[in-house]
Amino acid sequence: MPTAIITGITGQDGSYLAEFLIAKGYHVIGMVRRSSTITFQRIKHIQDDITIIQGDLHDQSSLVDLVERYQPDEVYNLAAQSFVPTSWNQPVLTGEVTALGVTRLLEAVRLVNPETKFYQASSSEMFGKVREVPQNENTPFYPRSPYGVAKVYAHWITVNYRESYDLFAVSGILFNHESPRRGLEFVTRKISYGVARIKLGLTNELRLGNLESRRDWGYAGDYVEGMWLMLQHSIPKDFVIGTGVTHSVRDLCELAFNHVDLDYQDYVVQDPRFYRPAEVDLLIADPSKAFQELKWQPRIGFEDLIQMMVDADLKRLALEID
Ligand code: NDP
Ligand code: GDR
Repeated sequence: MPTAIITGITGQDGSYLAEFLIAKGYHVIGMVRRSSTITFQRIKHIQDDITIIQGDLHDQSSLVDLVERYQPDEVYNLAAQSFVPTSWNQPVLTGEVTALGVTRLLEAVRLVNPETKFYQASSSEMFGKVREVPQNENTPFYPRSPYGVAKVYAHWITVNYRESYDLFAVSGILFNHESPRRGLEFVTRKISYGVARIKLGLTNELRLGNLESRRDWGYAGDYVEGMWLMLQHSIPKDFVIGTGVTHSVRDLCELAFNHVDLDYQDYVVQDPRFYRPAEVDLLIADPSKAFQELKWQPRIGFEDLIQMMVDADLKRLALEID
């Protein structure tokens, strides 16, 4: 039975990856940080099938202990301060966790067992003010937020440990991926939840920022398979994972409101509070390398994804009201 450690298991991707690896027969170890309230909402249905261990990307010895104790075959580093706007308010914390935290975990792997395969959750935010369209593995980076800058550091330290120490360390450059488990502050979930609340008569407006920015949105359940495939490849390489299709936030609003027979223009209010100091205007992946070499393909398209999220929020809220 192979063993995998997932940092960030309580997050959106961690929960889907854990389900995926359990189904593949892995012993899954989930690292969680200590908190005064339980954060296991997304993994409570699989809690009996995984081993939960406390640790923190701030704390080197907790990471060394973890790798020493479980001698994993694979480590998936999904933990991060992952919300872009927060990275302007907490730039130092974002650098500590999202950037330096990766070095701490790589050091733990290098010192304890350099045979361990390592996956780093890199991001399309590294492309930022894009240098070419669409973006592939060779597109130069131009990050536009402290989060993006931290992810660029994390990306290069992963590449550097691969080249310096011959580690099987890879970086998956994933474009935005969403699901009904997405955090409420991210725009897809903010919209699906907002639409559901409006439809159920709980509110009558949805305040958003920039409606013109464009993203390549896919389904998180599909993307975790890409992470695993990268670690099964014969050669450690970095891959872009995305759909190759882009939509604006406005398109997203239109689709989500239409799904419940409403017109977004009657409810969406643009609020400067949600504008960013520097925006990423356009992201669109060129995932052809992953298609060819990993045989990876997204299964759920944009329309189905957004409808799935709106339906899930309607169901969840209807149960709460009952
Ligand atoms: P989430 O924000 O849903 O989850 C982040 C996870 O990191 C949570 O489990 C959180 O724990 C944990 N975490 C935060 N700080 C620490 C810390 N100091 N020590 C240990 N754990 C910590 O993110 P996603 O699941 O959406 O994303 C997973 C990874 O992929 C992140 O690195 C993100 O930056 C990256 N990424 C995500 C994309 C996306 O579209 N979703 C696209 C590209 C990259 P807690 O529950 O306690 O807060
Ligand atoms: P992003 O996702 O910054 O791309 O990072 P987010 O959903 O937060 O923003 C996407 C775009 O929507 C615009 N927007 C709003 N965003 C939010 N959150 N709230 C609003 O009210 C709003 N109105 C408009 C934003 O300006 C932006 O252009 C996500 C995270 O998961 C990162 O961790 C990950 O690395 C990248 O995706 C790829």
